Amino acid sequence: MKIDIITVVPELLESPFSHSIMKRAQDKGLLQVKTHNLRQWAINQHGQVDDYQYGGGAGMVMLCEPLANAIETLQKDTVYDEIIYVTPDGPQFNQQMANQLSMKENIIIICGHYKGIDQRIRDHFVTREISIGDYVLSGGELAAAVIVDAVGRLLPGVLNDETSALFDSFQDNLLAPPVYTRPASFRGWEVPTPLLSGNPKIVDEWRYEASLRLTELKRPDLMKE
Ligand code: 6GU
Repeated sequence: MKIDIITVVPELLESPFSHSIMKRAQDKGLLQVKTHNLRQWAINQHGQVDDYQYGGGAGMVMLCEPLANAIETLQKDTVYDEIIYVTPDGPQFNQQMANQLSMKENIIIICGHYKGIDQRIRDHFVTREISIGDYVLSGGELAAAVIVDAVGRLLPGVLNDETSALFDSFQDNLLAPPVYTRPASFRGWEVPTPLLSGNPKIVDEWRYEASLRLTELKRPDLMKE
């Protein structure tokens, strides 16, 4: 999978994919993340990519021309399955969307800044809008990083048995059960005995029951779906 990210602050996206699982995914050639500095397509020598909004009011709006040129330049080499704009007014990102996106071949993510991007880019280029939650970030880069991480770890071959996504929270609308490691007794705090039974059926039953109890307690909204 290839993900092209259009941003005015590519520096913000240097580190998130250079470590741990995202690094390994890229080293294995399963994931390719490329950032593109929007200023390459600025409309003048000053590197201008935004302007005042029509109708007045505080805050700059990202210009059509640099964004359209950036997208069309990328489209010369690649057919994109999705052009995503990350924005707090989009549908909220969840595991189901991550699953869907992990099946795409090529996507663009546009990171907005200031008041956002000119509506005409959203109307004519963007195929999907995503928010990562009901709060406002200063720019879309951290949201893009969240999406790339959540999607990248789902690509076939990225996770191994030890890190498998199969039993993640949310994969079946249930929270994952609590986990324990050695020692079985720490300061008198005991690991639940079913987990020590050595019997896979007893372990699975305990985990499923624990998932149900936990979800009912902490995220009852998930169980209605
Ligand atoms: Cl995608 N962008 C920004 N700027 N703020 C956000 C967001 C995105 N999602 C939640 N808050």
